Amino acid sequence: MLNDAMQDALNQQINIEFNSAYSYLALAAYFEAIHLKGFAHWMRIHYLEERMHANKIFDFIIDRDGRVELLELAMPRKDWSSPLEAFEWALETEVSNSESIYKLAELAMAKHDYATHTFMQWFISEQVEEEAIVNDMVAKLRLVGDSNAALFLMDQELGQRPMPEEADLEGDSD
Ligand code: OFO
Repeated sequence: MLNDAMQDALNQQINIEFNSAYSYLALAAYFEAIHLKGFAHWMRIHYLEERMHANKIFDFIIDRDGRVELLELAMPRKDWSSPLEAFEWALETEVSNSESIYKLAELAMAKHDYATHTFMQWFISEQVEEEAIVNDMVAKLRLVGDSNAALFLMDQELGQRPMPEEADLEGDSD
């Protein structure tokens, strides 16, 4: 069973994950608008992954006989001044999400909720991976600088990101 504080914090994290998904979808819309379809495709996949994270927590609350409560989504940001600024912003979002995940793990420890603490380990590892990927993109975009030719090549490369398998997008998969 989940205690009330843990349940509220997990419901809050579902909201953070959905807000993150919504932000990546907004980033996809931005890249579509500036005709960088490979970047848009990359963002669309990331949107699906964030949605999967929300569903994973949703299922965990149900498994622990808790009550899922969906909260309001914030209006996402619409525009960025460049692909670099868009990815820098995505990185800030990831870092902030990592902090929320760490707080959840701390709360689970404080409440002696070992099941939630173990569950959060998957998210901690996932955030390490996501921060590294987005950080790498920021570094590449800094190297690209003002070169449209390099940006075009990068767009081609990002367009190759494979769509995850349906099963990998289920909340209860890992
Ligand atoms: Fe949900 O993983 Fe990033 O934010």
